[in-house]
This record gives sequence, C-alpha cells and structure tokens, in this order.
Amino acid sequence: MDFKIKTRLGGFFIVILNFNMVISCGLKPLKVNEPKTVTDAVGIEMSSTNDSITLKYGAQYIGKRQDAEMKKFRANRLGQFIHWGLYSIPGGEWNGTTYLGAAEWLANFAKIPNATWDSLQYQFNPNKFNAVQWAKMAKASGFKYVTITTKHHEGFCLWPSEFTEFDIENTPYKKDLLKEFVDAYTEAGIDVYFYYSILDWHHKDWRYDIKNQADSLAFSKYFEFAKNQLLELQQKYPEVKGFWFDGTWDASWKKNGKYSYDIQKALKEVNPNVIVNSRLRADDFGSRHFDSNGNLMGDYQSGYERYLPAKNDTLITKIDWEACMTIPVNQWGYHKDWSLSHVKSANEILELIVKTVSLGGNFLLNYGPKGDGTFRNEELEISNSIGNWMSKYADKVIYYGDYANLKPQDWGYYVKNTNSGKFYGVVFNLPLSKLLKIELPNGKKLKVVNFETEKLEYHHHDKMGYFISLPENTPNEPFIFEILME
Ligand code: 16Z
Repeated sequence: MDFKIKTRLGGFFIVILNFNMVISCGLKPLKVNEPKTVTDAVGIEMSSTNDSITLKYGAQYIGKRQDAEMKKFRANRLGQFIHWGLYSIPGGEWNGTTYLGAAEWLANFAKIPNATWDSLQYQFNPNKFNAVQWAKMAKASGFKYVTITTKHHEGFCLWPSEFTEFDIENTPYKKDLLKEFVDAYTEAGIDVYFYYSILDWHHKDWRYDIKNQADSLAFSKYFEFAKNQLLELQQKYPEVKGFWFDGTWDASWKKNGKYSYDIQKALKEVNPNVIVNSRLRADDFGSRHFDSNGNLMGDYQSGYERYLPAKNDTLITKIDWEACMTIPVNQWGYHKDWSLSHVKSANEILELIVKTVSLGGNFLLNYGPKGDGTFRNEELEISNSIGNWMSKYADKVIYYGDYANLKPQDWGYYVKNTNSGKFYGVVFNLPLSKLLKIELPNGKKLKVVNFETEKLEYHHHDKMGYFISLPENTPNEPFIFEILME
C-alpha cells in the first residue's frame, strides 16, 4: 500500500491562502487525473498518484501539526475508548436469543423496529454510574485520554441536547451524565475526546445515499442537525480536546465532501487546536481519510480498527495515527457473553500497545460498560494488569514513545522516548538462545545495554550485529532494556 506524504510546508496559513485563491479566482476544481486508489479493509483509500488535483475539500493543511495540543495528544499515546448507549442494556441479547455480532449493532442485525429500540430510552438508568470511580480506574490503568461515544449509530445522546428529545434528559436518569463524566476525567488529569457517529439510524433526515432532490434536502437538514450538535458539545463541554467521527462510509457522506470539510472548519473556528480524526473526512471526489492528492485529511489517521500496521511499516511513522482495539474479537458495546470469541490477555494487549507506540501511533483500548454504569470484571482485571505494567514502564516506553528508526527484531519492539531522548527495547518473545539480536545503522556503535540496575554483556559480529546476553532471571512479564549508542 502506497500513499504520498508531502513534507511540511508551513501549515495552515498557506492552505487557507490556497483555498481563498481558488475561491477568488473562480477556478473550478479540475479533476486532472483519476488517482489510482488502493482500498484497505476499512475502506481507506490511499492515493498513489503524483498528479496534483485542485480540491476545494481536500486536506486543510499538510504535515504533522506541532502545536502544544497536538504534541500533548501524541505524548499521551494511550487512551481509553468507551462505548456506552442504549445497546448496553440488552447486551447482545434480544427475546431470549444471544447474537454473536457486535452488541452496539444489535438493533440492525436483529431487525428490531426503531420504535421498539428507541423505547430502551425509558430503561436507561445507570444508577451505579460513578464518574469519579471511572476516572480513577482509567488513571490507574495508565490512560492519558479518553474517547466516549456521545452518540453512536442508534442516535441516542448521552448529553441533554437542544436538538433532540432522544437524549439522557428524557431517561429515568435525567441528569447530564456527560458533564459528570467530563468533570471527573478532567479532574483526574485525563484529556476528554468525543466520539460522534455521523450515521444515525434514529434521525428522519439521515440518508444512506442521495438519489434525488428530496434526499438532498433531507440530508442537508441532517447535516445542520449534526453540526448544531457538535457546536453544542463544544460549547457545553469546553474541556473537550477533540472529536472522533465514525459512520462516514455511506454514499451520502462521500458525495458531500463539503459537509465533512465544513464540520472540521466549524470546530476549528471555535477551538483552533481541536483534534479531529481523519475518518470524518471525504474530499470533492469521495476519497476518504486521504484526499485525491494523497494528503491526510483531519489531524491524524484513524483507520486502524482492530488491526495494526506491519512491524516494518515505515510509511505510517511519517504521519500521526491512532489505532482502536477491542478486548474480545469484535465487541465495542457491552455484550453479556464474552465466551463467544477470543478474549485478549493483558500481555496480548500490552504487545499491541507497544507495537503501536514503536510505529509512532496512539492506541485506544475499548471498554463497554453495562447499562447500570458498572464495568464487567474482565475489563476491571485487564485494567488492573495493564495498570501495574504501566506504572513501571509507561514513563519510559509509552508516554512520549515514538518510532526509533532501528531495524525490527523478532524479540519485540524498539521505542524512542522523545522526552528523554533514550532508546529502549521492549521484549515480548524470549529467544531460547538467550541472546537478543540488535542491528544498528552503519556508523553507529552499541555502547551500553542497561537492564534494571545491571549492564548486560554483548558480543559483536561483523555483518550480523550485536548479540546481547539476557539476564540470569528474566522478568515474568514483558520487560525493557535501554540501549546507548554512539
Ligand atoms: C460494518 O462494519 C462496522 C461498522 C461500524 C464495524 C464497526 C463499526 C463501528 C463500531 O460499532 C464501533 O463504534 C467502531 C469503532 N465503529 C467503526
């Protein structure tokens, strides 16, 4: 897979200038050449053309953002994803049948009529919800930020919205749950991000495709509704650091690149440093995530969903990106029966996190709280294990962790800490040889290998690199060593 990444040109200003030039010169965006696109598993189109196409709704700037807010997002690295909504009540079960699919999609694949599903609103009463407790758990797990579903595909809003009755205000719970959440997490020092689904099964004006004038009119009303809600969220919860958009793959959205462009623009007018994921965006020709010139739209690439780039993918390290991951194979919202699929262990999850950081990415680990506001035991246990590990290692290899630009090895991953400038190896696979191989670029020499308080011995072999002797007793968990080079 191949996509073009342009180097930094000096940021937003130039792009605004270009945009105005296009407007004032009255130039029509010309489709010079159909870019060759490759579509990956989640429908991301990565352009591989060199042609420069004039776009009205393409990337709003080029290159990695370097403002303090983006640097903070990048340094955070580890985030908690929370899927919570009406689907948390049935938990994948309807009329005595347990469905294997993702619980938050139950309404769709069990073909439950809207009126029936929507009436779950009158059962939503998470009286065991304790926002302070949640934030405490998130903090102890090592999460530096959190992304919560303010509205998933079902359309139900976790905050009291002026623009719909289908919200928390009209449940037995009544209170502003999102405010409790934002306040508690903010107080705990965890940055808050909002997930918002563009796709909406509840709203009468939502359209999957635009086939005529009536669809177009309805969809323009839906767009106004979504935009109003997003501005409302920003206004009511000014602490929010950014937005994670979803449900943007339908033809209606792809045919309206202007809408996705305008939403990003509107959010940035309120908060110029707001952080928006690439999944929001489509360009003039319906190209998603990356515009028809191959430039990333939004502030970071958010396409890695339940899978990660390859260990040697150096291209991905050139952009900001974030992966999201479920603990079972494919459950986001609360599902009663996790025995239906493989449930990842803490060590499996830690490896996914470290691999992500080693490629310069962020990692969102998903939780699906129950309808009553509590977390299932499996999630609490995972949190506990991950938190223990993070308390020992995260300051070195997770927060401020980045791509180290060293040749990948089979024992684990390299991480460079951009705060301390130190280089680390994180070991997940212990070789039976008891030797860890390290290969350095030409001109670099290995000086010291630190493991806990000891220096590890090593041998150098021409052309083959270094072989480091493992300590006598290796820890019973993924562990790190520091390498000093010259
Ligand atoms: C049809 O394939 C899908 C569609 C939507 C798979 C997942 C999703 C949604 C999930 O419900 C969850 O919110 C995930 C982040 N999102 C992409």
